[in-house]
Amino acid sequence: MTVLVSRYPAYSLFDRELCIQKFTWDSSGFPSFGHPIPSGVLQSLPSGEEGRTVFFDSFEDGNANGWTTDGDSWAVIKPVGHSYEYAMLSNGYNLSAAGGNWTDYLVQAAILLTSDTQGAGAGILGRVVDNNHFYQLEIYNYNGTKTWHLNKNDGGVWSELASGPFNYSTNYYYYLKMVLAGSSITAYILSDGGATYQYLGAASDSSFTSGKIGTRGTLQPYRIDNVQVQLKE
Ligand SMILES: [Ca+2]
Repeated sequence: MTVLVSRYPAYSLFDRELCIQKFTWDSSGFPSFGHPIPSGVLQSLPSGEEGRTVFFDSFEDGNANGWTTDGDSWAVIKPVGHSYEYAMLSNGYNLSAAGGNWTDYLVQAAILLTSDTQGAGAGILGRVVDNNHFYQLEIYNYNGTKTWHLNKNDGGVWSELASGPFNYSTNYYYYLKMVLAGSSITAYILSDGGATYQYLGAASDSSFTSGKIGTRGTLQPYRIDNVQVQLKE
């Protein structure tokens, strides 16, 4: 169901937000609309994933202990109407990594971009060997087109493994998920606030067999939250 919500009552004709909300039917056959989540509040992660969670960071402790940055301006902040989130505050090329030396796993996190201009993007990293060796799944404005990209950075040599169009919005949280199993890398996105990931694409690559997880963004401040790693059982 789609609901238009007036953001500012005094200007209700001009400024509305698009909300998407699940609804069900009661025993009398009437729709039950539930309780909408307020604008700006991040939904919790979908449940039902297979595997064992070995890492989760929602930054509610107010810090980013365990994360190693490339030296740019990272901070844990609490934006108005949001929980604590990990924020990259500059307009550069920025990376931060965490976790252990895992082999086959899924990594997922919520990503919020503040700009969709050309070259601006952000995403999650898998099998991070160091700051120049990793796989990356990002949403990204490529030459004026909004896309998703699954990339490899092998010592500063970038390769595109898979990509496609994806019409994202700024200031909205998308869950990105990357599943790494042997040489198989699969990309998903959760964009409707519901419980079902959308399959984006997959690739096969054997360059990196294990590593940390992380996040990386380009040419805009962005935020990340609810970072989770599960090992396949
Ligand atoms: Ca949080």
